[in-house]
Formats: sequence, C-alpha cells, structure tokens
Amino acid sequence: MSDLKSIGYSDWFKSRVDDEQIAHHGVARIVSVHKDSYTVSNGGKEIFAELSGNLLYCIESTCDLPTTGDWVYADFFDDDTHAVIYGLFPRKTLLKRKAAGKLIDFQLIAANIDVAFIIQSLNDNFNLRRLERYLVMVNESGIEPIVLLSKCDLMPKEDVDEIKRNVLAIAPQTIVMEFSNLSRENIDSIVSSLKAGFSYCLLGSSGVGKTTLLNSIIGNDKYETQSVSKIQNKGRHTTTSRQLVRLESGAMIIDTPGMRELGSLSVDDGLDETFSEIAELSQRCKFSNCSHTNEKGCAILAAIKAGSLSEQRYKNYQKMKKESQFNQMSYLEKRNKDKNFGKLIKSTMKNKKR
Ligand SMILES: Nc1nc2c(ncn2[C@@H]2O[C@H](COP(=O)(O)OP(=O)(O)OP(=O)(O)O)[C@@H](O)[C@H]2O)c(=O)[nH]1
Ligand SMILES: [Mg+2]
Ligand SMILES: [Zn+2]
Repeated sequence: MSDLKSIGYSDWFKSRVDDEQIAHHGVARIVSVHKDSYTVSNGGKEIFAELSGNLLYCIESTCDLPTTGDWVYADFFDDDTHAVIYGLFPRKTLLKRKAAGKLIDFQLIAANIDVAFIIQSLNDNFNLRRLERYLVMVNESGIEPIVLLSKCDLMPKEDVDEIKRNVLAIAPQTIVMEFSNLSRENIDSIVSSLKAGFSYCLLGSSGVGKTTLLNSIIGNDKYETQSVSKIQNKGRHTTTSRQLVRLESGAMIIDTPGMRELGSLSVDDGLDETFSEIAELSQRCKFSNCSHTNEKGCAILAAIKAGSLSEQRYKNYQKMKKESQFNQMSYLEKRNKDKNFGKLIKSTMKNKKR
C-alpha cells in the first residue's frame, strides 16, 4: 500500500478532501512538471501522469494547472506505471511569480511548501534589496522564510557577522544562518532542522549553491552542479526543472532553477523591453530629470504631438511603471504603507461614527 503520509499528506489536506473526487479517484503528489506531462508519487513510487481531458478543458489560468508539490486526484493504470490527473486539492501555500516578460500571467514555482530557504552567497551575490524581494514573495505566500548565507568559507567571520546583522535589521523575526558546502559549516544544523512530513524549497540566484546544498544534505553528488563562471559563460542555469525530493528523514525538498527576477516584482524588466522606444525617447529630453508632463524640450510630449508615439501607449507605460515601483518598494516600506493605510481606515470609520 502506498504511504501518502510519508510524502507530506497531512490532516490539513485530509480535511479538505472533495467527497465526489475521492469516491472515484486516488490521491497523489506532483513530483515534477514536464512540458505536457507530470511525474507524480503515490508515496510508493513515481509514476508518469497526464491531465484528464475534462481537467484540461476547465483550465482558465496558469494557477489551475498542477505544479510541483501539489496534491491531486488521480487514477492509476497498468500496474501503477501511468496515471491520469482529475483535479487539484486546495493549496496550503502557493509560490508564484509573474512570468518573465508577460504582464499578467504567473509562473507557478511550487505548492504546499512549509519553509523556504532563501539563499544568497556571501562572496558575490549578497544584496539586501534582492533579499527583501524574496522575503516579500515568500511572506506573501504564507511560507516561513529562512535566510541562508552560502559560501561562508570565502569570507572572514567578522564580515559574515556584520552581514547577518544587516539581514536581521530588515527581517528581525527570521532565522539567518551562514553555511558552507565546502567546509560543511552548519550543514548539520540545517539537516537537523528539516522535519519529517514538511516540505521545503531552495530559492536564490543561479550559482549560489542550492543544488550543492541539496547534495550536502543527502550526502552525495546526485544532482548536477556547475561552477559560477561556467553558468555565466553559458548564460543558463544548471538546474532547469523543479523536483520534489524525499529525504531519508521524511522531509521533502524542492530545488529550483535560479531566478533572474522575482515575483510580482518582475515587471520592470518586461517594461523596459516592451516599451523600449519610450526609454530611448526619454534620453532625448532637454532636462535629464524631465517628468514628461509640461517641460519644454520634452521628447516624449513632442513624439505624442507628432503622432509617432500613441498617447494611450504612453499612459499605459506610466501606469505600469507606477505599479512596478510599488512592487519594488522594500518590504519595510510596504509594511509601513499598509500600516498607515490601516490607520487611515480606522480614523475614517471613527469619523463616520461621529
Ligand atoms: N566556495 C564555495 N563554493 C560553493 C559552495 N557551495 C557551492 N559552491 C560552488 O558554487 C557553484 C554553483 O553551485 P550550484 O549548486 O550549481 O548552484 P545553484 O544555486 O544550484 O545554481 P542553479 O542551478 O544554476 O540555480 C559550484 O561550482 C559549487 O561548487 C560553498 O559553500 N563554498
Ligand atoms: Mg542548481
Ligand atoms: Zn520628457
């Protein structure tokens, strides 16, 4: 018999079972996502799976598609070598980001993750602003973040401590730990923090050592890693797909490909790509700090007047720029803004009562 509990099936999911689905189908968890198919686990073995025609028909957005870590209703065929997926369980958490270049569509990263390890390497990748973006993404998903600073073998301890203080200043409640895959510093602490039945994921830029950490944790070099210079030369990530790996301890880990940009915060890249002519025009304004509203010698206003730039397009650009600037606000700025907004609502309510 398959053991769903061994791959993370808990009361949370059990209590949310759809009676109609469970009367007809079994339960499985998505281990990895391929172009037109999936690998699922029933707790016993990993099985090739496809979506049922009916489920495909009902898909309205990316969020309706299964992603790594999802629990699904499935039928198993041919001695459990083939499965068909009929539906999704509600998700406890969902990690997603805006798809690169597109403005509306999401890319799902993983579902039902309990803890996300946000990894930055101390030597060349450390960046507080980027870390904040990861924290926003993880916190927004209701997942517990843990910050891991990798490659501490490459930095003197005093410098590591200073960086840790800086991280704690922006994320006071968060566990922050340095580690090294080379010297194995803190690897045992990381391993012992992993709890059976819990799902973890490794997040961070390409080359910070996510896959090497996974190998350190399992104790062999099963998964492919690559030197940072090679990653930069090739311009591509070493890890290219997300896979749910079950550890001997009973914890589950998803290694992810390094992310070039993030979450709802990815708009800016797409903006400058999509509206390249506006960026170019703005370089030709007379004043370098031109707000493109009423200045003399504004290249954008001139282009709109001449009809070479559509006013609608420019408005759209402005709107998205604003949205993107909000999304790029630091975690603290956002939180304070939310607080102020809360206060505003409260005081408005009070005034109304009067
Ligand atoms: N000095 C040092 N190098 C490390 C450490 N951990 C990993 N590396 C090296 O960093 C390089 C990149 O490691 P990977 O594990 O492939 O990085 P990744 O985060 O999985 O990268 P992607 O799969 O592209 O997202 C490899 O050459 C590793 O040997 C460490 O603790 N110290
Ligand atoms: Mg990797
Ligand atoms: Zn201008």
